[in-house]
Amino acid sequence: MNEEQIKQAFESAKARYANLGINVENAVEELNKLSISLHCWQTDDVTGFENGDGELTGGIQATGNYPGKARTISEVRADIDKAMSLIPGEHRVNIHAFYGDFQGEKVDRNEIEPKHFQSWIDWAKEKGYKLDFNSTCFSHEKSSDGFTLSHRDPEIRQFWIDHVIRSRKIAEEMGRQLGSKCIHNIWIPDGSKDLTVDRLLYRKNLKNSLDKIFEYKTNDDYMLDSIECKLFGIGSESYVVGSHEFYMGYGVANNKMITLDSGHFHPTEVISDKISSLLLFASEIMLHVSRGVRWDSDHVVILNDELLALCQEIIRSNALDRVHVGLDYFDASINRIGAYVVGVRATQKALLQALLEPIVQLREFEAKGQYFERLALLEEAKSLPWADVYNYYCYKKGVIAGEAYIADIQKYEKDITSKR
Ligand code: RNT
Ligand code: ZN
Repeated sequence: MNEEQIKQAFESAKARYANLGINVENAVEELNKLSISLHCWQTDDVTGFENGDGELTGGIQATGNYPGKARTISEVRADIDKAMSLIPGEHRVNIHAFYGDFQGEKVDRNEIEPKHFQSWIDWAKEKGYKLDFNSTCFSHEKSSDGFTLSHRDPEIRQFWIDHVIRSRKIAEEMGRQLGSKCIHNIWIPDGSKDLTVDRLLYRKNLKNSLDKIFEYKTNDDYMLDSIECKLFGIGSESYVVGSHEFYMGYGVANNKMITLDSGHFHPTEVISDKISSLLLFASEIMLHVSRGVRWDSDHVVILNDELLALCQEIIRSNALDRVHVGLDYFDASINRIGAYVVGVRATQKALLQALLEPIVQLREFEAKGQYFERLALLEEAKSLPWADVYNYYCYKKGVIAGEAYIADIQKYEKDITSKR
């Protein structure tokens, strides 16, 4: 696509949308406001940079061995920079605690400090990114029996409590230095493979641990806490301590944000339908946009029905400023930078479609009980020229539009990642 083609297509899309009373410039402006949080862990298959064997545990798995995975922090940063250069807009990077810049030192999880993340903050500042943060309660000897904050042993619980408090302080520092609230997310793997008879005990332990964690008060201007539920993991098929009901209850009772991960519910259960309920009881929501194929497989996000429904629910609820959109997937079987770009572009395309929806007309049909008309217009809306608007947005932001970015990633692979 050349410049002329992009502009021409945009002009005709603009006219087409105007027929429906939709202003495409406004939609593009709204889309541009949305920062997506790119998870750093797609670069290296969730390995991190501690001194150790780097084995991923906790019931999550990155499958595949595509060459070129990032082996150092600078490679992670270079890969993220490359991905960012192919994504229009200003975005965030989501860091996990075990990606600290430990300089070859052995720093245990209960010893991490803001100084270990200063180089991340400096890099973010230089590049104009904002940061989010996560404590890392997996891939560690003290989580090897499947329990952390809900462990039977109070010493192990304390170890993880200390880790999470330290992580929250790091998040606070990131938010302070970068001038943008850093979301600190807690996800723990705790659960068991088989029938568990004292489900209540672990949940009580988790509740008490969280209470202790949140006793340390952070500055709301710098960071926000979020808690992430799950249904099952590999090796925790029968019982997960931090279930949806658990965190929903905890979050609403204690004013903590809930993270909804697309892969963390029953296979036919969708998170799109949770948005309008949760927004009535929580001021903000965090999303981990992912794509489960038959299980919580964390495939690369694509423009599918559920992603579109999710974005439509955010826009229809007028909640762009209350829903934080982060990505969470790790595919080790394809070019990892390409994996980012596909996922972020898909998310932006879904949001743009939602922003361009003929919602006034649709709501009128619904209010009058004209359900055939509602269904027909929803179907027509799918093939309105939203892609021409997206390409124009890329062009305006100086980012390669359309499929031409594939060759650009191939070049980066040839020049950089294939030499690792
Ligand atoms: C695991 C959760 C969690 C992790 C990251 C690495 O099922 O989704 O968010 O993917 O913390
Ligand atoms: Zn997640």
